[in-house]
Amino acid sequence: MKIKRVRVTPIAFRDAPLLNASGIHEPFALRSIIEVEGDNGHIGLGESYGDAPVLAVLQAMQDSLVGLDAFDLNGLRARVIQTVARLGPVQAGAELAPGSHPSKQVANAYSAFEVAFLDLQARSLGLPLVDLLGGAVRTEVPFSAYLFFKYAKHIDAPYAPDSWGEALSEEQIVAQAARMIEAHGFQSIKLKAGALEPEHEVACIKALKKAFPDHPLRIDPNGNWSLDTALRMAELLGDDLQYYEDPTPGLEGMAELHERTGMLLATNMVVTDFEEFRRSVALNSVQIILADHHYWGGLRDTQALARMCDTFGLGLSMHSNSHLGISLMAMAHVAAAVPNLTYACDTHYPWQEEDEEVIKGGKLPIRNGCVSITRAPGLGVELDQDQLAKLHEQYLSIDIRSRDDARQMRKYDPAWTIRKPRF
Ligand code: GKR
Ligand code: MG
Repeated sequence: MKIKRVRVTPIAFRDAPLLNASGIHEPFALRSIIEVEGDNGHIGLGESYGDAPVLAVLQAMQDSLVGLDAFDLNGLRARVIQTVARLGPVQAGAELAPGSHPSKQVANAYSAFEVAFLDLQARSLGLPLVDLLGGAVRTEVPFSAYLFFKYAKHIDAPYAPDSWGEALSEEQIVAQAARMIEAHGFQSIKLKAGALEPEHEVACIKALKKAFPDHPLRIDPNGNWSLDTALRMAELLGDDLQYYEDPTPGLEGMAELHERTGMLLATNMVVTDFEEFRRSVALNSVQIILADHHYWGGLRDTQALARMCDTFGLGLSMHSNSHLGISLMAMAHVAAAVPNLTYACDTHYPWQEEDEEVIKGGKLPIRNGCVSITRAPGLGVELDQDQLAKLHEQYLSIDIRSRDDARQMRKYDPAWTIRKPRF
């Protein structure tokens, strides 16, 4: 089966004013939606970053894939490598979207198309995509409630505020968790930290522990705490956590923190490729890796990462950025095929608005904290062309072309700068 047509469409969807170590989410998040059509009429779907440097590579790839066999993933990789070499180095993307970093250009462009190729292969065979990954070891893929400190509304949004309201205090964070658990049945909770005073963020974990004693808890300051602060917070946290995610920067800092506290450390920041994996194993920096197929090089390389975690006795969870349903299903299919998924995956999905999904039928359900894998062919979702056109129009109507949470934060406080670690 040959590729007949490839289309990459940048879209923008509304995003809530969520706080993190790099600032605050902008009113719109960007993604790319990929359609790869085979000469049998089937269309495979992919979703990736929409930041300008990533989009430039994805769009430059479009014509070069026409005529390629849809099963030729080595051919796909070769064309990605050629295109990236031809375009030359691009500007660094947002720090908290690791896949938009220049060193990840090949991995993330390959991944974006690999998912679409696999979706096309699976649809053509009438099989769910997970069957091409070795079959499902689970059909219910667990996700965790992903909490954020947030403002009630954007300083500059041209639309009505989101329905979540402000979340800065312990009570507001507990209320946010309660709503998310009520809506989706999540069985574990992650709090994005590194934004407010560390003692306050830890107090919020304590409040969550009290309100949800049976839910495993995680905190993720995105490396924004110095080693001293991370040690001090470790003392306060005691054994409240399931894992401590990226409390402090660097492989060495994480190794020392683990050595001195014995706590289980997880990362999506200090281990983002196989080279960093090797160095982390040598230093014993982290005990849990958060995989993300968008920058680890696709679904098959994510399986390779899972095997490496198994080999070296590391736990495995999954990282997310703001995303829509095609990414959610790609994450769920690979997670369904990985025997050693030891923790529920992250997802930003509950934060996205009901009327801004690009797949037919609107937002996908997350029930009992899980996304279901069915026997529907491919990823199991169909593209809604009207929604795609609407979100593309929205992209054209705004001037954000790359995520920049610090720029957005400076609209609130012109003197604000990124300092790492800040606390
Ligand atoms: O969306 O603000 C955010 C997150 O902080 C995201 O950018 C991170 O990449 O979710 C991510 C993480 O776990 O570090
Ligand atoms: Mg993280």
